[in-house]
Formats: sequence, structure tokens, C-alpha cells
Amino acid sequence: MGFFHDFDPKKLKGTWAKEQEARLPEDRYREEVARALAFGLEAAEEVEDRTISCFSRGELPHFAGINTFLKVPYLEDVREVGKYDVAFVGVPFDTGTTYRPGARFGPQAIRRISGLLTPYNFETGVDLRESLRMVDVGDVFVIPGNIEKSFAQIRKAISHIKANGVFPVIFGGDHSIGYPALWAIAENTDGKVGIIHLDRHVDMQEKDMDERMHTTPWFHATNIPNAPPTNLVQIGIGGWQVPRAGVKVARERGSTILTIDDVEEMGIEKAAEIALEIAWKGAKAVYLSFDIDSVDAGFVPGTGWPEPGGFLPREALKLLRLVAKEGLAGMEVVEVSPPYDIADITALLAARAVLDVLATLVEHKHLPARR
Ligand SMILES: [Mn+2]
Repeated sequence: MGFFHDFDPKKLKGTWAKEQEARLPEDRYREEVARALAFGLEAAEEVEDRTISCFSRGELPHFAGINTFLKVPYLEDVREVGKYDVAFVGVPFDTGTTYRPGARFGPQAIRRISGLLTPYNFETGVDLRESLRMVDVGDVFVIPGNIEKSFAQIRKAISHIKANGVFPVIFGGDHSIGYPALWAIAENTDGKVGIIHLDRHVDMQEKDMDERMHTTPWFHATNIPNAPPTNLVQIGIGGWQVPRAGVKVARERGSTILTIDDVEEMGIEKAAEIALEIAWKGAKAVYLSFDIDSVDAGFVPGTGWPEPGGFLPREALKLLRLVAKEGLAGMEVVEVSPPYDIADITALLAARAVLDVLATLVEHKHLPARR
């Protein structure tokens, strides 16, 4: 017969995924419906589906409701954050940008477009709503125009989340926030912290135009005693926007840099293996920093410093999933600049990346964390 003579549908991942769905619980979904009906009132009697409420209070409609990430509850009282497994937190700061501003609107845009995503992923067979207690704690009160005061605020906020044993997912903001975020992770870790950094830019010079801009986070982060540069792996760096000042520091301090060509030649799996080996060397925890501009500029127009020649979205997502396998202490997605975005595609990729990482952490039993 033809090309598919030995085709066996039983071997398809799609077949496994169809079966896996039947094994997932629906308890949290039912809780959500019950809460929506109580708080949002029962639907008008003309509505036949009695899981629908009168006021939108849950996942549906995807274009309506509250602007939290993935429509999870908003936590007004952050003293209660310890009741959850994952906290989404916005850092609407773009005073560190050196070219296009606008990343202060990143958290809002990522939350808004995340409304179209469901908490269930077909291929991994993970339903985040059933596996994790997730909450959106809103945004850090950053001080526009003052980088240092904002760093102090960001450090305190992320440290609060970490000290409560909760996994922070941080929405930037420009990449300068990587430094105070890492500082918070490091001060809550009893041992060394590794960093896995996806970017087109090396972001490792001491200062840029006399300030600690978004070109500088890893210089300052790797000054923290338990975040040594030898545990920093930087993937996707290259092109025509890598300042020589940052390259000099990377060389002197001995961070590991993989270019797009390196990754392409060795394959995504091998690149992830190397990243994990370096980041985890003698470390107690690893932090993931995903700069959306590590993806080719054609897919992420809404970013502060676009660079052609980066990852394809599918490659970046695969790499993120692979490096999340061993567990993470937190993650950030930075440099989404909605004023330059088109049809929310940049913000959507940021939201998608977060969900893929969370699904991987659930799949490999790193979340929910045992406390
Ligand atoms: Mn970058």
C-alpha cells in the first residue's frame, strides 16, 4: 500500500493524550463552577446549561471576566500567599530600557491574552487547575524613573513570595528586574543558585549609560555570593546587539554562552542537557529567565530590543520544557512591550511559555512543592 502501511494509531502521542484526559480529576473545576454560581448568581432560566452563572466568575467566557493570569483568583491580601502553590506577579517596570520602552504594560497584556488559554494541556495531559493552587497577587509597586528604589521593592516582593514557600512566576517589565528577582531567590536559598537565561543579549555589563539598565542584570546578580557566574548559562545570545562590555564580563567571569548555531548544531535536547549540567553544578536551586526577544523578531514584534535570527517559538518552548524538568526556584518572562505588539502575539507567547513550564514542573512532580 502506501507510505503509511505500518501506521499504528496506538503509538501516537495523540492517542495517549486522548486516553490520559480520562484519568484527570475534575474536582477543582466543579469547585470553580459552584463558586461561580454562588458568587455570580445562577443564570437566567432561559439558559439551559446550569453550570453557567449570571455574572462571569470563572474561566468562561474567555474574553470576559477578571484580568488575572489564566483567570485565577486575585489575592488582595498578600499576607495569605502561603496558602498557594504558585503566585503570578507583575513587575510593570521599564525604566531600565535603553531603546523601546513599553514593557511596563507587559504584565497587563500577558494577563489579558492569557484569558484565551485553558488550564488543560492536551499533549502533556496536565490540568493545572486540578494540580495546583494558583493565585495572581497583582503587581509590585515600582517607582517609575527610579531604578534603585524599584529594585528594592521588587526584591522585597519576590522575597515575600519565596519566604512563604510559593513558586513565583514574574511578568516583566524590562530585563533589569532579573537582578532584584534573582537576589530574592538567592536570599531564600540555603546554597548556590544557578541561572538559565534565554536571550539574544548577554545582559552582563556593569552599567549602561551610567545606570543599571536592562543590559546589566547578570553582572549584578553574579556578584551575589551564592549566585556564581560559573552557574550561569546563557542560551541564544548573538547577532548585532551584544555590547562588547557585556561580552568582556562574561569572558572574565566564566559564564557559559550557547549561540543559536550552537543549539542548532547539537540539537535542543543536548543544549538543554548542557544547560542543566552547568546551572545545577553544586546548586540547590535554579532560576529561569526567559527574555521573549530570544525568539526571532518576526514572531515577537512587541519587544524592547528586537533581534532577527533567534529561536523559532516551537524551539524556545521545547527548550523551556526541557530545562524545567529538573525543577526550578522561580521564573521570569521579560521584555514584552505591548505598544509595539501586533494582535497580542508577543504577549501570547509569553503566556504560553509560562504554562509550558508549569506543566513540566507538575509532570515531573516538582509542583506542588512539598512543604
Ligand atoms: Mn534581550
